[in-house]
Formats: sequence, structure tokens, C-alpha cells
Amino acid sequence: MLLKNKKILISGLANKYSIAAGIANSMHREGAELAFTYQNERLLRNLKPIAENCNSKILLECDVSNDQSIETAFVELGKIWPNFDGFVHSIGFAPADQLEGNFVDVTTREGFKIAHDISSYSFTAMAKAAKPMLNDGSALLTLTYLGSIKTVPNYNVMGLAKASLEANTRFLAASMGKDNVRVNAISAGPIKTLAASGVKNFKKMLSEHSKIAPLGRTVTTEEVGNVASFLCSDYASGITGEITYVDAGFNIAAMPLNAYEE
Ligand code: NAD
Ligand code: 0WE
Repeated sequence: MLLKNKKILISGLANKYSIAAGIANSMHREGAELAFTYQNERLLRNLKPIAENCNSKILLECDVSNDQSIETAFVELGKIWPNFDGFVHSIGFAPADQLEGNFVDVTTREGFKIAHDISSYSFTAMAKAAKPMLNDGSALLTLTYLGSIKTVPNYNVMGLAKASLEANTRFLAASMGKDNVRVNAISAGPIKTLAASGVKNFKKMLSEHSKIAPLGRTVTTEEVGNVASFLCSDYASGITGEITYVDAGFNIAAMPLNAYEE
């Protein structure tokens, strides 16, 4: 029971395929008490049964594009949990037109702004709101992707936003270390979630991943969830500001596994 006596808030659970759902299931199994935020009422229907499964009755609306919504969510959480032990930020978004086509041609000022606002600034904003309520030994966690450090076709401005999110992880870690709050990120391999379902050629991306990754496959939300549990547990008390890859080894490989065949 890695997370016994820990209270953790989870954001970004849109449905059972969400990475946040894999994280919630793992953290529940490891004994954590959980609370959830959701973007809007439309997503509450999918969240409810999963939260119930995790014995959680704390469901709060939080649209991270809106300061007031963040403020209200944390004030409401504080009425139920005056103190807690961290949160998971599993939120990313860019307008769909930014994620298809040639980077220099499709990227706009507005698309850039939204991608960075929702995908990176929101992590800082949530940390700021949570800070007065965080217990000693708390852990914050976000989800990033390899597109932050290597180009990936069509990932485009999201790659820039993830680079910002990773720097955000380091600056938050440096900023909150004196309060014994740790801040880390998981860089997950591609997984077919709601956010991925709108992406052109995603199936092809998954098969290409399996040809290059040392483990010869993609990863599951359960595997990401288990690493999330570890990073938010006291077993990871010496780890902060770190990007942990959960990608079946894809990021360390320079060539496909079958490069020298035939
Ligand atoms: P998902 O669609 O299940 O989750 C994305 C979540 O972002 C949704 O719950 C959505 O409600 C939330 N969101 C978007 N805009 C928001 C806003 N304004 N306010 C509040 N919430 C908002 O997809 P996912 O793949 O589970 O994505 C979770 C995280 O994992 C994202 O940061 C994503 O970039 C990252 N990630 C995904 C993959 C992948 O291949 N699926 C790989 C690496 C990293
Ligand atoms: O971070 C992500 C998902 C990012 C994402 C996806 C969408 C689709 C629907 C952000 N915003 C939106 N906006 C929408 O309207 N991933 C790591 C998954 C992902 O998305 C890609 C990928 C991968 C991998 C997009 C293009 C290329 C590769």
C-alpha cells in the first residue's frame, strides 16, 4: 500500500480510457483517498462511475482556462480536505487545426497561446492554488510527451507547450522544495485516449512505436498509473524535478528493432 493515508486530487479524467483513469485505479489500489476535478458537466457522467469505484465522493468542476473556476474548485476542496498530499495534472489541449499540417504554416498566435495556457500554465496555476493546503511530503505530478524534446509529425505547437511544461516541472520543483513538496512529470508513450482519438494517423503512430521501442509494444494507462503511484509515494522522497519516461524504452532507441533484417 504505497499511498496509505495520502489524499490526492486527480484532474483530467474524461473517460475510462484517460491516463488519469489508469492513475486513479492504481492510486486507489495503493490505498490513497482520491478527489477529482472535471472540465465541464458533460464529462461528469463518465467520471462518476470511476470515482465511485475508487470510493470517492469528491467531484469538483475546474476549467483551467478560467482563474475563477480554479479558485472555486480549491476553495470547495478545502472545505472537505483542509490539507492534502498532492495532485495529478493530466490536462493538455491545443485547437485541432494546430495539430495537422506543416508546423510553420499551421501555427497561429492564438493556437500557440491556448496550447501553452491550457497545457503548461495550468500546472503552475493549480500549484499556486494548492500550495497553502499541501502537507509536508506532498507530490505534484504532470503528464508530458516526447514531442517536447524531439520533433513528431503533427504534434506541432503541443511540442512547444510540453517543453514549457517540463521546464515548469523543474521551476516548480525548485520553488516548492523548501516546503518539502516534490514536483515530477511522466513522459508517456502514445496511448489511444480521447485526446488521441481526434489525431490523424494515430494507429500508424502506435504501430511505428512498437517497431522502435525496446519492449516491442506500446504502454498501457495501468503502467503509467503505477509509476504515478510510485512518484507520489514516499518511496520517491528523493526524486523531484524529474521527467520519468514510461514509453517501453522508445526514447532511448535510435533505430527500429528490425533495422538490419534482410
Ligand atoms: P484525455 O482526453 O483522456 O485527457 C485530457 C484531459 O484534459 C481531459 O480530461 C480534458 O477534460 C482535460 N482538459 C482539456 N482542457 C481542459 C480545461 N480547459 N480545463 C480542465 N481540463 C481540461 O487524454 P489523455 O491522453 O489521458 O491526456 C492526459 C495527459 O496526458 C495530457 O496532458 C496529454 O498531453 C498527456 N499525454 C498523452 C499521451 C497519449 O498518447 N494519450 C502521451 C503522453 C502524454
Ligand atoms: O498530448 C497528446 C494529446 C494532445 C492533444 C490532442 C488533441 C486532439 C483533439 C491536444 N489537443 C487536442 N485538441 C483536439 O482538438 N498526446 C501526446 C497524444 C498525441 O497527440 C498527437 C500525437 C500524440 C502522440 C497529435 C499529433 C501527433 C502525435
